[in-house]
Amino acid sequence: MFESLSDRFEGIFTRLRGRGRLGEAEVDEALGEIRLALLEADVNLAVVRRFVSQVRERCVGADLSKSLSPAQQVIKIVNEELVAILGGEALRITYASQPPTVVLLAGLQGSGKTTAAAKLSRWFKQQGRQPLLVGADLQRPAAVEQLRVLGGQAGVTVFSEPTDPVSVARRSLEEAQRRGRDVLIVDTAGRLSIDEALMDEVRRVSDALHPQYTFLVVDAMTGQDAVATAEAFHATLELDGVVLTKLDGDARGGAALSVKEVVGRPIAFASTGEKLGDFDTFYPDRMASRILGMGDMLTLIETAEQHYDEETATRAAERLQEGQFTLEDFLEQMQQIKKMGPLTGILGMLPGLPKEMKNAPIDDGQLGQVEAIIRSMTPGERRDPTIVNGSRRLRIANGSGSTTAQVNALLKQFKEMQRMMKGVGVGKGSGRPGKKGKRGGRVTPSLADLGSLR
Ligand SMILES: Nc1nc2c(ncn2[C@@H]2O[C@H](COP(=O)(O)OP(=O)(O)OP(=O)(O)O)[C@@H](O)[C@H]2O)c(=O)[nH]1
Ligand SMILES: [Mg+2]
Repeated sequence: MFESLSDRFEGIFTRLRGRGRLGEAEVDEALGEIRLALLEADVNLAVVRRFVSQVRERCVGADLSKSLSPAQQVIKIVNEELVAILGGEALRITYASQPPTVVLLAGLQGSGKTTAAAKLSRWFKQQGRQPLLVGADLQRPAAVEQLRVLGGQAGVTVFSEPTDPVSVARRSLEEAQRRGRDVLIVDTAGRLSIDEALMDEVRRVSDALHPQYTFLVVDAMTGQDAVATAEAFHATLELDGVVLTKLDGDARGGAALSVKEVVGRPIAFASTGEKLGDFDTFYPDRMASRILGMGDMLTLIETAEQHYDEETATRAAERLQEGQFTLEDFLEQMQQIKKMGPLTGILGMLPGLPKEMKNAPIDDGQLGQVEAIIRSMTPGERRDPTIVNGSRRLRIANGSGSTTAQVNALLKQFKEMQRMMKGVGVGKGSGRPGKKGKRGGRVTPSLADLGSLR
């Protein structure tokens, strides 16, 4: 998702962090790069212009030269503006006081309506609702059957009749009453392009149902076409929002970043794969941090919250900042990480990690080996691995049931990690108040630092 745009931002921010001080010229240069990155991502030109001028205005007003960390301030502003163009707040469904709450899905052929209907029904079920799926696509004989199959997977009943879309819609209201269902999700027919017949049919279905929510389902991979489609539908149908599908295949992000600003309606839900579970409320803030290459910090924090011992983490972060991170801390961190679940998923969410590392296949079993090696070291060796000479190496290898080559590899990796931790810091003199001056004032991003970016 958004890989190419995310790569661009990562590069821009790395360069920005590398600057000693940020004046107007440096900020303008970065903004020029951001502008180009957004245009290449197929973001609507008017949206790009507005975005860049908004960020520039705020950067100038922020008095960057006096701030503790100018680069971080710029990133913070970019992040906030990105959240804003993505819609600001996530949409919260309000349910009809007189059930059922009706959700109507419309869209072009193949945009993902039927799949989204089933996913949405599963989502409502998870919210504790009793949804009923309605098959009002009678264009293709197979359409209702497809909905039944998907509904079956979601464990949601499908209602349809071989009459016409409008009477199916009317009857579905009675059916919801009869079965005590409080949410109706209505799948409609798609067309190859927007034509009068399609609009007319959806409009009549809509008139019969008076839906609380009319969502347009659009394929994110179609970029600006998706935005144009949304504009056209909104003109006739008064959309409440958009369900953006196939985000998993969208490397650029143009549709996601333009829809809200151009159409004036938010992205309500996002679909990120073919499986029923690849679907959720669209969270602008999470999406922004993903685009900015900061990883999906919120998701990570949520995962971590349940397992992570904050005190240990804070202590480790402090030691990192002070350049005192030892193999002992490393071991402690590993214990924490192990509690959080499979490593590969977690690494992908971490900000600042080089891509090679994120994509490296990780064998959780290897962790055990690493642990054994560190445990075979003396406290002195753990604190200062440089004292590990040939004979110590052999002793450690024997003690941990590994080879000296494996011990070497670990020590090398650790050294590399220490170096990298320094590398991803935000630069000299950029610590938080009170931390400045310590060992060159290097700061390594901690959860707390990144939290301040949101
Ligand atoms: N990768 C991916 N595929 C998706 C996603 N959503 C839907 N699809 C696939 O897109 C294809 C079309 O989806 P449908 O739900 O049948 O689309 P539709 O809008 O109902 O199509 P019509 O009824 O013909 O107008 C199917 O093969 C889906 O599996 C998604 O988020 N990611
Ligand atoms: Mg369909």
